[in-house]
Order: sequence, then C-alpha cells, then structure tokens
Amino acid sequence: MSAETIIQAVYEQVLKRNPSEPEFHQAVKEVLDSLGLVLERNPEYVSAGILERMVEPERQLIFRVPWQDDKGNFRVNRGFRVEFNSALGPYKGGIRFHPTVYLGIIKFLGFEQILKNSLTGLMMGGGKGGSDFDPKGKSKSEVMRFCQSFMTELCRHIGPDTDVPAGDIGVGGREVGFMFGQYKRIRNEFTGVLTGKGLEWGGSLVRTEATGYGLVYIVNEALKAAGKDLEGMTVSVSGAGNVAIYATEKVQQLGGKVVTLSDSNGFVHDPDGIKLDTVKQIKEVERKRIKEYVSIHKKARYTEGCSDIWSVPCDIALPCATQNELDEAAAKVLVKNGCKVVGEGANMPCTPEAADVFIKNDVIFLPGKAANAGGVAVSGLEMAQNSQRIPWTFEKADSELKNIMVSIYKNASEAAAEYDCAGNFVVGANIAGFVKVANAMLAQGLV
Ligand code: NDP
Ligand code: 2IT
Repeated sequence: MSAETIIQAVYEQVLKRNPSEPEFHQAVKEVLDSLGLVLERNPEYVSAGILERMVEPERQLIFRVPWQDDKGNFRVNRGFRVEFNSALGPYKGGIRFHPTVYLGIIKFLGFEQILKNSLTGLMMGGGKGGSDFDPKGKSKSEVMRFCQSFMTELCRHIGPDTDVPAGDIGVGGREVGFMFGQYKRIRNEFTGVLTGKGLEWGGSLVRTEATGYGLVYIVNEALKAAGKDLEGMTVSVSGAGNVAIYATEKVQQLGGKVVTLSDSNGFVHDPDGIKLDTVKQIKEVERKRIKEYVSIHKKARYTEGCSDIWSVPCDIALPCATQNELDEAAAKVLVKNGCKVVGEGANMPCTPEAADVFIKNDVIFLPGKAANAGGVAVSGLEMAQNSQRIPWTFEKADSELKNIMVSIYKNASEAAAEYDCAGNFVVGANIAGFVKVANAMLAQGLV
C-alpha cells in the first residue's frame, strides 16, 4: 500500500469514529497530509500502526460540573479532559473555559499539543481539558465555585507525574489559583500539578508572558533568516487576552508597531500604535471589553465585528484569539496589502485555505504548534523548578524560552528541507514533532 493510501485510510477511520468534530478532523488532516514521505522512508511506523494509535486518545474523560450561582440557582456544565499521548512525558496542556467547548475542540487542541510539546524538546506528553462554562458576566465567587467543582472531579485523574493542566482561553492565573487550592485541599499535597501558578507559590517567572514572547522570538528568528528584523515593522494582532497582550509587548520592545487588537465583539485600530498600559488596565484589571480603548485614545477607531481586522495593512500578522479566525478571503487581503510574515499565536487560527494562500504567495507562515509553543515550554520549565523546589530568575527563564524558540525554528526548517519541502514550516513542524513521538512509541511497545 502506498503512503497516500495508508494516510487516507487512517483519515477515513478518524472521520467515522469521531463524527461531528470538524476541528479535530482539520487538525488531524493537516498533520497526516505532511507525513507521506516520512512513512515511505520509515516503513516501521506503518507496520507498528503508529498513525492509527496516535489519532486515538489514550483516555477521554467527560464529567458533570454542578455549581451554584450567586442567586442560589443550581447550574450544570460539562467538563472534559482528554489525555491524548504520554509517549514523551506526563500529559500536559491547558484548560479552556468557553461556551463553544465540546469534545471535538478539546480533541483538536489535545492532538496539536502532542506535537507542540514534542517540539519544545522537554519531556511532556499531550493533553487538553475544559468546559462549556462561560466566564463572561460571572462574579469572582461564581468562577471560584465553578473551578472548585471542576477540580473536585478532575483531581482524581491528574498529578505532577501523570497529567499537568494549565491555562488557555478563559483560564488565567486566577482560575489556576482556585483549581490549585482545591486540588491541594482534596489530595493533601502541595505539588506542581498545575502550571501558570502565582509567583509566590510555585509559579515560574515569564510564564505569563511566555506564549506571546515566544511567538515574537520565533517570528524574529524567521525575519533574521530573511535578513530583516522587527524594527519599524507594522504588526496586526488579534485577540486581547494573555497571548495577544504579551505578543504586543515583545513586538514593541523589539521596535515594531502593533496597530490592532480585538475581542469577540470587534477590533480597535490605533495607527499611532497600541498603548499597552491602557489595554492591560482594561483587560487584566477591569476585565472589560476592548472597545473601551477608544474612549481613552481618541485617534483610535473601534469596528464592530472581527473579520475586517485583517484588512488593516501590516507587514506581519499575529492571530492570537481563536481557531479559524482568519479565512481564505482575509489571507488574500493580507497578501494584497503586502503582509510578509504570519505567526499563529492562537491554536489553528488560520483555516487550511488561508494557510495555503500564505504558502503559495511566499509569506513566511509559522504554524501554531511551533509558534505558540513558548507557553507550554515555560510550563515545562515551571515543572522543572517545582521538582527542584528552586525558582529561577526572570533572565534564566526568558533565555531558556528564547533558546527553545530558536531551536524549534531550526528543527522545523531542517525537517522541511530534509523532506523536500524547504521553507514550509507546516510540514517541517509536523515532521519534527511527529518523529520524536513516533520513535518513543516504537520503543515503548504496543501501548
Ligand atoms: P484569553 O482568554 O486570555 O484571551 C482570548 C482572546 O481571544 C480574548 O480577547 C477573546 O475575546 C478572544 N476570543 C476568544 N474566543 C473568541 C472567538 N470565538 N471569537 C473571537 N475572539 C475570541 O486566552 P489566551 O490569550 O490564553 O488564548 C488565545 C489563543 O492562544 C487560544 O487559541 C489559545 O488556545 C492559544 N494559546 C494560549 C496559550 C497560553 O499560554 N495561554 C498557549 C498557546 C496557545 P473575548 O473576551 O470576547 O472572548
Ligand atoms: O495551547 C497551549 O499550549 C496552552 N494553552 C498552554 C499549555 C500549558 O500547559 O502551558
């Protein structure tokens, strides 16, 4: 059987076994489509059923999360944890609280996480969790009660050497704190079972900034290879959460100008450059909407709706909000306006058609599993510090993060070249991530 036939058969089985999960299908297809030559050159992956095993999670947990709102009403949400692959280490990956969460979203994110974590070079398997709980409009006490109920069930499935969750959309330092407190109370142990913890109780410096900083470090590496740097570049960023804010901060530190930010209601365009202190105050302190920005900075404009954000001319686009936020039409507009680099801060923010537009037009396209790996990388460093029981300085954590992003860039470039796809970072990142996991699975026997 040809590699192509094998890949097609695996994909058809994924469609059949996981109906109505389009995001999971999309993530799997992109990876499988990168692996033809890898299978031809490594027939042992085929005979050992590595692909069939890798697309099937090792364990999927779905549970009821009952909680009480401030008015005393009983509420129920659904909780998930998908423990996808432990070939390289304990399951590792964030928790997302968003009303759109269902099993297919958690599976797509968990699947991406396997190869992303492999790319970091640290010992972490892949997993993801979450709930369809909507944190918007909830009081702090409601969020706390929800997190406690969520962890009351989750705590029996996780542990510092088993499965180590962290944040994602809707889950930041505050929620990690509530979940950590409940885990500690029930299990009676103070361990590094979650990452993204507060700095006074086991968190790592740079974890808050890591995904955004890491994204800009790898973009900078790609620019360097093209004989350029960020100085004077105009950058469009979407989202206004953790990743967007710290990507903006690092772009500004390196001399670039970020002109947009967004949330799910709309986007702001500040041609003078986004004032990050204002954004941090609105989003991190007041937890309000991004449109508040224009009441403070009068030259900035707010547009209701998100799709037009990519029509703002830029040299570099950094989608940092959510999956499939940048489609083919938006990609064409970006290319027409002269955009030269796209770095995915979010997980799978570009549709497959958009990614094709970038690749065909020689835009440097850095896919999420490489470009946003800085967050989980510093999570891995947080686990190392927890094991040592010694915190590192900001400089040490930041320089390790930088080294990891540089080596992801190098490994993805080299893998792409080795497999006849030089310059294609989608294929390069998929192959570089896959080969390590596949070899570990081969070595560990039929598990
Ligand atoms: P946050 O919750 O901090 O921020 C998310 C931002 O994206 C908000 O501005 C939010 O707007 C916007 N957003 C969320 N859902 C949608 C939607 N359906 N449509 C439009 N905008 C939306 O999350 P993060 O910054 O942590 O995560 C952003 C992305 O980065 C996600 O894809 C996540 O998986 C990925 N990521 C995060 C990492 C991390 O360390 N945090 C690591 C690697 C990847 P609103 O407030 O209106 O919902
Ligand atoms: O998508 C991701 O890589 C994250 N949300 C971070 C995961 C982690 O364990 O730090």
